Amino acid sequence: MKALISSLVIVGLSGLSLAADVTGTVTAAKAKAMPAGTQMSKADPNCPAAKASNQTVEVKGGKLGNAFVYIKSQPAAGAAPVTGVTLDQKGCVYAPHAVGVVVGQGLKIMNSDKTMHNVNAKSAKGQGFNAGMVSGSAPIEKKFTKPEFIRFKCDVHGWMNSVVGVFENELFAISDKDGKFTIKGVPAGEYTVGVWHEKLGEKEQKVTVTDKGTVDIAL
Ligand SMILES: [Cu+2]
Repeated sequence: MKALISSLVIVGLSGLSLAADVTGTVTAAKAKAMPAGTQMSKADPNCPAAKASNQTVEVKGGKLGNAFVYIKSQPAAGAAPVTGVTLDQKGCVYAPHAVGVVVGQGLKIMNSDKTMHNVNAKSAKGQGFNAGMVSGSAPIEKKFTKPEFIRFKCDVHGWMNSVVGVFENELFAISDKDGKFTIKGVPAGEYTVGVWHEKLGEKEQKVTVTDKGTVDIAL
């Protein structure tokens, strides 16, 4: 896929001598925000009377949100974080739209709505599942064993979709609505940084992380 992500700019490094925070902005100059969709309550009276916001391409002024930025040539994987990550279904949308977990880390999937959702997770590596969740269902906890990006959708509400990134370790971040991201605590060294977006594809860039200075990267 021809990625529209035009540049990844690492604007600053800071931190202790052995590790640094890698921060920057993901841009996609030619990407267009997707229009809002169906009025949700028309499809399901238990959903809000608002148009479903389309978070699949969240871009404003060329700044791209919901992109995963991660260190691809990673240091050895560490232990999975004890604290899990929550993915809620609330107001008939996934909240948040994009989440990341480490291999072995719990992903708690909730349904806070007064309606039924089903979580249909599509995996290229055999980690998919399809679970119906009626209102009041206990949370489902999932753990993944292989790194990949897994797309979630709800078959009841066609506008509901989400993407879950599974990573070797915690050296990843998700860009916010202004395209900004911070990967914390990257050990000094040379790496390949990957930027992955569900519609716009993936790009890579080499980065050298040192304990001081500024690195600019254009993809
Ligand atoms: Cu749903």
